[in-house]
Amino acid sequence: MITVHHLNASRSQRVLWLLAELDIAYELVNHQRDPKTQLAPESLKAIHPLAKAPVIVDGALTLCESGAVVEYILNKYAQGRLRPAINDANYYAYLEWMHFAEGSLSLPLITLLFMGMERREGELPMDGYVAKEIALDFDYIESVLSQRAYFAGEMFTAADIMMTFMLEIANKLGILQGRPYTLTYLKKVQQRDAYQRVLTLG
Ligand SMILES: N[C@@H](CCC(=O)N[C@@H](CS)C(=O)NCC(=O)O)C(=O)O
Repeated sequence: MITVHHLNASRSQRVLWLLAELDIAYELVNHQRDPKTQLAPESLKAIHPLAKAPVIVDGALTLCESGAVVEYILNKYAQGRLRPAINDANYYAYLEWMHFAEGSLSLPLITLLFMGMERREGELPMDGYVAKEIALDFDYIESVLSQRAYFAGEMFTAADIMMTFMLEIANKLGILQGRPYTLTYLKKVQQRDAYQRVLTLG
């Protein structure tokens, strides 16, 4: 059975959501962020040297990086669910969004989040870069979601799980205001049964 090392308010929500969508039983180990630094506790470092969530343990395998964990679970347990087949026309849209979430989007978005926590008087050298990337990425997201129901087409996939964590941060930062398709999409995926079931886990 998979053990999920879950950190509160973290990307491990992706893994819990995926497992709930697939109806796969797992063992949950909770780790709590330090209330002052928000960093992961030593208990997570004991599981993986990077001490970042998510981490899963499945038999002899210990794996981190949410995208890799999602792909592992799909390969091993999903039997074709939650992603297009490799010869499907939507497969590469799926792959693009799977990688976009942590590859392109995460850097400006998390930088903006951290800059908000550290905000001091005056402009920071990163302001211009971040504002440009945020506008570019979220205009692209809005245009794609104006044309399809989900990131990889008309079917909900694991790419939606990867992207939703980032859209939730963006929404808290006010970035989705004036982007109606993205806001409607976010509300729609948050209403899914599996999402609602894992909400309570924090
Ligand atoms: N790219 C990694 C990022 C992992 C990551 O930064 N996790 C954060 C939580 S969302 C974390 O563990 N932060 C606590 C810390 O760095 O101490 C992934 O997608 O898994």
